[in-house]
Amino acid sequence: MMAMDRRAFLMAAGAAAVPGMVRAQTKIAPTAKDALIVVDVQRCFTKGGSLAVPDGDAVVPLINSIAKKFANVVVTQDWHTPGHISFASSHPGKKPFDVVDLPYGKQVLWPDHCVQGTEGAALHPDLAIPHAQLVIRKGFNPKVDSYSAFVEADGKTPTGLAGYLKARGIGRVFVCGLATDFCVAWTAQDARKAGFEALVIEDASRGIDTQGSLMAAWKKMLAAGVKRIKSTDLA
Ligand code: VGL
Ligand code: ZN
Repeated sequence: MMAMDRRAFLMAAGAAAVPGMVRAQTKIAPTAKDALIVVDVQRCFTKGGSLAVPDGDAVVPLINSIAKKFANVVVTQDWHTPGHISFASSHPGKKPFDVVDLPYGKQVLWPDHCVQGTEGAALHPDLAIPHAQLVIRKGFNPKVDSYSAFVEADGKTPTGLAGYLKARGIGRVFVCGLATDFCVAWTAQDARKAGFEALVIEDASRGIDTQGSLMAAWKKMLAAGVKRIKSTDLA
């Protein structure tokens, strides 16, 4: 009884002494069971690229430094065929950012980007993660897009990433890169569906934000149990 009273008193006194004080949050220290997924940090999505994400280049140095904290890093590459179904140029009369109905659902149409083997599809030249263990390419099916690094936009064709991570004993993924509202968001949500804990590092990602897509993506991610963190939350 005495001990309880004493603790209650000390807590009340502490709160009074520093109004509005919140306890410092414990930082997250990545372990061998964690992986960092670096999404689509490619030339096409950065300055001068055909689908440049606003301020996309800013994530590169931050991701380089975050990656040093992770023993396990997976890098993704958007990797489309020429004439890919997600390109506006493949739909007569349509222009980039129009939305069309495809057999697997709604598809935003994009400028041609990340065509297999082209300069634009290359990783950003300043991305420096020599210890990255896997580069996973997606969106190579001519008729199906894949924002997610786990499952194509048909909602059923796996890329193999979940199996890879599970086989390596990984249970939690941290996702960052480009673009927050498309490939980062879909990857994080599919990570949850596949049974992983998923955290998106907000300041190490940038969004395209077309037709309210950034707000909508955060809503969906949070509803799916994805956590939203900042790079400073990492130990
Ligand atoms: C992406 C649009 C089209 C992305 C890829 O990486 O977020 N966005 N293809
Ligand atoms: Zn794409």
